[in-house]
Amino acid sequence: MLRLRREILDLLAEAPGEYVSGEMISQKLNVTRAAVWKQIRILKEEGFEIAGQTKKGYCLSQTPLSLNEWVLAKRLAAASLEYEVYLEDELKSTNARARELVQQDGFQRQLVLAKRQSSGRGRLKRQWEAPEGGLWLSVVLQPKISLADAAKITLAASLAVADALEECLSLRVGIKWPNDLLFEELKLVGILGEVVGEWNTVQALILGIGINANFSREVLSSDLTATTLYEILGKHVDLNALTASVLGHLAKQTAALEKQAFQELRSRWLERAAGLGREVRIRQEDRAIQGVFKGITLDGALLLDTEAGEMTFPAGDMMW
Ligand code: BT5
Repeated sequence: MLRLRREILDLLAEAPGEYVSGEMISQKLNVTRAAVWKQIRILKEEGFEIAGQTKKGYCLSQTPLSLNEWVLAKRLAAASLEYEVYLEDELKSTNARARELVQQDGFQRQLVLAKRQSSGRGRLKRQWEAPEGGLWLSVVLQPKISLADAAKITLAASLAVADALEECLSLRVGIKWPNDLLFEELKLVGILGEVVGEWNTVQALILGIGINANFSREVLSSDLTATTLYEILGKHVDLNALTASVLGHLAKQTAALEKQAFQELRSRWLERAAGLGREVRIRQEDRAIQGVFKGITLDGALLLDTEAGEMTFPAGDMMW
């Protein structure tokens, strides 16, 4: 965003609900009133609601619900979250971009967001549909945990997103192992954790989070058992606020994991777990194992009660 536009927003935001005169803005920023007016017009196109009155000036009444660099920066700062933010209109995949950035610059607390993705990724090279209006982000983390514990981070992430949806939207969702978020059995959120590093050393973790947010379900392929926030709530939600909330909860969860407090995370995860106690099948590559879903172990693996006794699975897909 142009610096002048950001500075105008800063001045308007300093006086919430009040009018700020065009004259004052133009003097403070050392530009003509016509230049101010032009930037205000662009801001309105970007979704800012700014009232203008000839005598009184301009008043910022509403920020955009879609992702916006300035609004997001404000939200992150208000929650004391520091990230190197990269927000693009379109990327192939935010996870792929985050990986490039880590390889190029090292770990810098990068946060990569795209308004849409042209080849979003799921686990095991599966495709992830990511049209305009969704929340598609990747965050680079460097938690002080062992590689063996890395899978717990994705469990922590699913809980963080679930908590954020509850906090921002009063929406209660379930978690389907390992880390899909479901609303009435339909997939609302997908999470993809990837490790950057050499053999045995983790340089960084990239956590990709995809939330079907401000678009209707019809935009996605009809064969997906999916839903969107728009479908559930019937309105658009503030993606900037949601991002800050997700990252805030994620910071809390990863800090807890660093202190080895997995027990509490596990019991909170289990409270939301879909299919607990149910007869399920776990698919791993080309085999499927049947049993009763009993919970998750202290290592974060799925626990299944099968005919051959108890079995644990660090990864896979669950079906019922
Ligand atoms: C996931 O994989 O659920 C992880 C998805 C992670 C997406 C985020 S978006 C930001 C970041 N950048 C990326 O490139 N990726 C991450 P998995 O459990 O393997 O599920 C993939 C399957 O979900 C696909 O094979 C489809 O069946 C289904 N699917 C695809 N797009 C979907 C959508 N938008 N909503 C619901 N289901 C979808």
